[in-house]
Amino acid sequence: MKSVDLNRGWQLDIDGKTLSVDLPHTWNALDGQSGENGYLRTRGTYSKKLPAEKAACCLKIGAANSKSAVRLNGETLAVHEGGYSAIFVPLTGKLIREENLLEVDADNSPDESVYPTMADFTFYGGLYRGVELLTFPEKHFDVTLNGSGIFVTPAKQKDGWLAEVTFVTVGTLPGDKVTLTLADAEGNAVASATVTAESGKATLPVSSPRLWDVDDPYLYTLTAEIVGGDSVSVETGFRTVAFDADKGFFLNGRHLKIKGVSRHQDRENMGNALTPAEHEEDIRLIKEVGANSVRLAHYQHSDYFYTLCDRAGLLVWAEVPVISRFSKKRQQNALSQLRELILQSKNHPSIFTWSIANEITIAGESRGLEKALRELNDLAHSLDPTRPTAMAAVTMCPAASPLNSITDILGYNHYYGWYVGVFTDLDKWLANWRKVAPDKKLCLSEYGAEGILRYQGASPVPGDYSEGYQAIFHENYIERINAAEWMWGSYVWNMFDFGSAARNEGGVRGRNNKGLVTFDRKIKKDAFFLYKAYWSDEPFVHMAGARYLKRLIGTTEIKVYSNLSEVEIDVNGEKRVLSGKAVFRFEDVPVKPGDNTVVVRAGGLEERAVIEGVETEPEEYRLPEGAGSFVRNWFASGTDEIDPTRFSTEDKVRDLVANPEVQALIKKFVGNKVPRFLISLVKPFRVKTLLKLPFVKLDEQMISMVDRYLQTIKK
Ligand code: ADA
Repeated sequence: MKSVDLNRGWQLDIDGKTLSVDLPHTWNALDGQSGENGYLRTRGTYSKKLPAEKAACCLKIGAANSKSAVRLNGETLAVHEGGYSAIFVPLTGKLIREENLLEVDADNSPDESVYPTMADFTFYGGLYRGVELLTFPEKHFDVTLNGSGIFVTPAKQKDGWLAEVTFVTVGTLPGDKVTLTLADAEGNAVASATVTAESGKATLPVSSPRLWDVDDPYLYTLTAEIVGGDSVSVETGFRTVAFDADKGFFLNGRHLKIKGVSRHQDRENMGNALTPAEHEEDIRLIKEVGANSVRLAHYQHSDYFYTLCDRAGLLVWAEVPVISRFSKKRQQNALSQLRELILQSKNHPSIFTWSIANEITIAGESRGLEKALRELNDLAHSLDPTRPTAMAAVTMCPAASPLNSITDILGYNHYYGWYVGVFTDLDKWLANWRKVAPDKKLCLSEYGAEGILRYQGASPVPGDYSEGYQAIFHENYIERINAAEWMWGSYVWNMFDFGSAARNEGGVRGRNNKGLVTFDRKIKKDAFFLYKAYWSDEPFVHMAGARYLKRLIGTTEIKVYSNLSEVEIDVNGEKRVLSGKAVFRFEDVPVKPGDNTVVVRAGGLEERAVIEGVETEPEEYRLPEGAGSFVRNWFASGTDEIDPTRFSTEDKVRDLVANPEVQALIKKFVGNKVPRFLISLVKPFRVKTLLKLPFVKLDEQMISMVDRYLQTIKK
């Protein structure tokens, strides 16, 4: 198989304009993250002339968000729904003219039939993963299945392992042979077999393979060759995964706590149109923080990224964009996106679970949801009996919900200490969970807080959007996660800031600022170093608050994150030493007027900063009054008492829906599509009355959570 890069020289017709573009491309690289007046959601048509091709061939479109159609010389060859999977279009015998017109529509207009319809991230439109023409000899493998036409499933036996291979060929004749060779990383063949093409399968025994592990991601290569035809190679790895409700996760029989971060694929000023360099940089950063797992939220990522995870030893939680709002209308699409994710990605040893949904109850539970989730779960099992299924539930979904019994393992997304409640609420929730669902295999699939670099201060508080509070939030979570030995793992939300066009929080539009690293990947926030201190073995020392450089004259706390056991600080020549683990707090460090030189040292490493002693801290350190914030005000009040000058569930729907901030909140949780007639029907009612109706049925805790959101908004 050969790949011809078709990324250069496309014409894009969009929004009444004609542009010359190269792929990967999105038309939302800027407006998708500016947060001003929405972003262009429409159909764009990419076109390009292709020369004649006599060989058997297939077009591979990395992804087209979110619906697409492919035409050649005016004839429609494929239509596709789903913006995150690869699209394969056989072109054998079709490129017969000297010049052939290839047209690909990509359409990211709002569409009720395709997931996602509502989520906290931008749905960038375009051909953002590039296009290739794959060519092969007449006898070849059916690449339309997954890009190679080969599936390799390592299977552990009582003694030794088998590499179970299935494949589909095209153009072969009865009696044609296929040879299969499994080679180790040094290129030595360790097993081989020759079978007929029509058998479609082979089993290669490997007595004691070197196992794939997080710290030794050893890969084998399976090469399949049709005698007198094409040859393809895929990487594979041998490993077992197991989960236990009391003991957590086991990789190859060895206990391993999953230390995870989540990743969205997009970048500042690029959107989702990435080159390999961006994927590689993300992997380096995830490895540097010391994570052993990554949740690739909330959709299928580039195949190259799963490959990089295979090679880097990162366990992957893979998922489909069945998110936020369920509809039976989208079930066929959900099944098709899950099928494509699994078939296209199941050769990757890094992937340990298929997650079928995220926070799907956040807009309320609707009829048919449980059945639909069961159907997705069954599909995942039937396409891949070797991996457990997962789902990420959200705080307000009760522990005893029947939905929590569908998948093999489960995650909960909690934001106690950010959107709702305080850190100790997590302790209460976990204690209750262990009572109500002691047999469930649980992780924390999301938790996080916004950290915006310009906000600094001596006493960070919830909802101030400061870098300092984000770090404190994570200090509290990581301690609790480490203490819950029964829990199999956790995923920081999020490794990187990401684009979310509808957002306006903390004075930053169009962005979710919960990353440990900035959107451009240039700056690691303090919370990054907290995790590095707990998770990484690479010795380092980092002074937290190194952007908090103007401090009040008097005293200050110097906080240091390090994975070494002894840390020294030297402030204006005065030295102090602390022993401990991860977080080192030096209290009451004197700050004199003017420059104070601070050096932090550990294990022969050092970092320096100059703190300026000032009479008043700069205004820019604080979130400006009136900057968008869902969370600030009720946190500031710190009580559960309802402030009557702000909204609450005691208010009537009529008054709520007239307020633009409430409208934004409704948009976050329910989307744009609340039918008008429904609103006018319920306008005279108090919100609380509605929330208690049998088909909504929120309990008191959940109602108080809604109150906490509403209390952030002044009447
Ligand atoms: C939800 C959702 C995420 C994320 C988060 C947030 O939990 O699953 O997509 O955006 O909200 O930051 O609010």
